[in-house]
Amino acid sequence: LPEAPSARPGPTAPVLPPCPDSPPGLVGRLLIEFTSPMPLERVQRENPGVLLGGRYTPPDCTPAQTVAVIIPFRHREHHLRYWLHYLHPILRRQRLRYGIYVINQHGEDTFNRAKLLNVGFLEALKEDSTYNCFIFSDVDLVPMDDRNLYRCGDQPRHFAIAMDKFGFRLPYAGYFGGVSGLNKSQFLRINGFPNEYWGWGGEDDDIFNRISLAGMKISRPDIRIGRYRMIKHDRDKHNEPNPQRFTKIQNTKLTMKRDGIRSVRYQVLEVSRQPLFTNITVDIGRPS
Ligand code: UDH
Repeated sequence: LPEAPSARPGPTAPVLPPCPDSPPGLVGRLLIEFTSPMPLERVQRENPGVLLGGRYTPPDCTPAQTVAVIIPFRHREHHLRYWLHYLHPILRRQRLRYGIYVINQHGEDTFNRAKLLNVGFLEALKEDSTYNCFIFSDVDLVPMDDRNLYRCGDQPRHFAIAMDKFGFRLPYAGYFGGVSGLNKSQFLRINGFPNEYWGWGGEDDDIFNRISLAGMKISRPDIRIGRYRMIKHDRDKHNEPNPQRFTKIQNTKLTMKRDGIRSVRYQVLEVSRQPLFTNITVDIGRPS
């Protein structure tokens, strides 16, 4: 009997080489400005290779990691357009396999950045269980150098070390705000991020404490490479400085066991796959 055609090995997909540690085609220092208008249609047109939901895979190599970029969000559409405009091409040049998740806090109760980041970790993994690196980025921070690689390493990484608003320096040695990255096991080892910092401030110091208490060290890029521009803005409504933050960060050792990724409670209201990002609107409750 002739062999059934289906039994023959079909044309196999080409096996791509591993993506290089130092991607060729990076350009180094970038010109970043936030004055020209940035319509979303333009950003979409300029990023045709990005798949629905803001997913991208390099066409020419196999990346070692799959990166979920998590953005805490409410009422910052204007910033998000600049962020997408600058970051998609950078991440592409960095040869990353990635997805962009905008975690949008529903309602007008007090903002809670760290809790939104916890939600992003869990929801990204629900979308794709192969995510093994999580980059947490404020929506108003754009790197000025594409050699600042958005990848995870053997220690938690702090990317936004030299922001324009702090005179291109770390504001203090233990600063871990703005843009940071942890792989899955690092994130789980610190029980994720705190859920109980409502309003502005302190949650990044609590995360720093968690990392130190777990015996890990922060890794950072070179100060000349970790430069960022922040989109200037006024203080948001319902994100006033949290007066409890100073006492809370004294107690991380006690609170990190019970408050974190293992105890986060929320309700997803909508998952919407946009051309350049996945929007997840979530009810995270309010301070008790
Ligand atoms: N965020 C929102 N919506 C909000 C509040 C915060 O999307 O209403 C997100 C956003 O990703 C932002 C991040 O949370 O980048 C951090 O909040 P932030 O930008 O308010 O924090 P930052 O320290 O600014 O950058 C504090 C207020 C500065 C006022 C300066 C007045 N000159």
